[in-house]
Amino acid sequence: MAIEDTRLRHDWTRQEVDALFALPFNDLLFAAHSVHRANFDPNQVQVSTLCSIKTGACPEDCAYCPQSARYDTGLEKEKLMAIEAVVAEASRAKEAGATRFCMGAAWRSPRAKDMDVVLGMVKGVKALGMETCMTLGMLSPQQAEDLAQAGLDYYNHNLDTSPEFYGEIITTRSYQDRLDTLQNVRDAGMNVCSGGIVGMGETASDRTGLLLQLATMSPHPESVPINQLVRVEGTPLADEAELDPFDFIRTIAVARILMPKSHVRLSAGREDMNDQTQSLAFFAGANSIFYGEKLLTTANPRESKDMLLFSRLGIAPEAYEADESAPVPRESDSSDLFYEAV
Ligand code: SAM
Ligand code: DTB
Ligand code: SF4
Repeated sequence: MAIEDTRLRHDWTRQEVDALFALPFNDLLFAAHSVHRANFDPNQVQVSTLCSIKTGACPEDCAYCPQSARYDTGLEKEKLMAIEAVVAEASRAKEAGATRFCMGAAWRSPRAKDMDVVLGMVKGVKALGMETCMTLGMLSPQQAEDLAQAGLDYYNHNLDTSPEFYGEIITTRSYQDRLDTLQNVRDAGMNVCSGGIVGMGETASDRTGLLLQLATMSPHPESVPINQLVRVEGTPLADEAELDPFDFIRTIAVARILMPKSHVRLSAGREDMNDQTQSLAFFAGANSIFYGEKLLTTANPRESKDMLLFSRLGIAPEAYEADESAPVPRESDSSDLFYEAV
């Protein structure tokens, strides 16, 4: 296999992915950056802001998650937000330079009475001229269809880890449940956002297993969030060992090579990374971030800190042009705003 080969492939083998992970760091980074440069402007990064529209009291048992009702993490649970409050948050995020608004709910899956509200949120945020993303747990084909009809651009549903390690992390829903939801999202015509978490005590072979699952999907997920575990007191993974930053970067680099046209997101965990590690992630092919001082319930770098990092690295936020039904921001709007405070 020529690593520089940037054709889209959906037939990656475990041997090939293991071989990429085993490359000397410099060789892997050079290859990943070459693939990145052949497919994207390497100095543009997509900027998404998260909003927790329903917080805590989740019935699921995901071992990493501060929102599971099974763990005492001291988190205050909150009911589903009102549509107007969510749209106001989105508007604030747009002002600060975000082009995509990602709404997350601590549900196993949405109930019928929740659907009307979330559909209203999609319409309200879209009307601001932003891209919309939601992560609400498992979806039926009908729920996926309804979200697509409302104009939802992306649905996030992570595979989280390899099929082999999955049972150590979650017991209340199966890997196949996750694949089924992703298929429902795809069938409804939405963009798929799916990735995973590293630093949960998985082996190198589990990282291969996760990326292999994602990279053998056809089409690839358009957006691939790579999260570093945020170790939250009270969760079963609170005392997990710190991940070697180079292993995190390797995971980004291999994802970039396997899925050359997808946006790879440097996701949770940036509070535990220094600027140098983040800049290596961008070099390795990450071209999206979560922007705003909160992820769902945990801390993320302050907006001004990210603006400064972008400016020090010569990175510009990726522009987004909304479709004709929504007001179109000028090409330069978001980057002007982004740099204003620097
Ligand atoms: N409840 C829905 C679900 O799980 O499908 C949506 C929200 S859930 C919080 C979305 C994703 O956030 C999870 O799949 C996981 O990948 C990520 N996540 C949650 N807690 C995390 C943590 N402590 N560190 C890193 N990623 C985390
Ligand atoms: C994703 O891959 N990471 C985001 C988003 N998709 C929904 C969530 C990260 C959550 C980190 C822990 C928290 O803040 O609760
Ligand atoms: Fe619930 Fe999602 Fe957290 Fe799992 S990751 S406990 S499903 S909020």
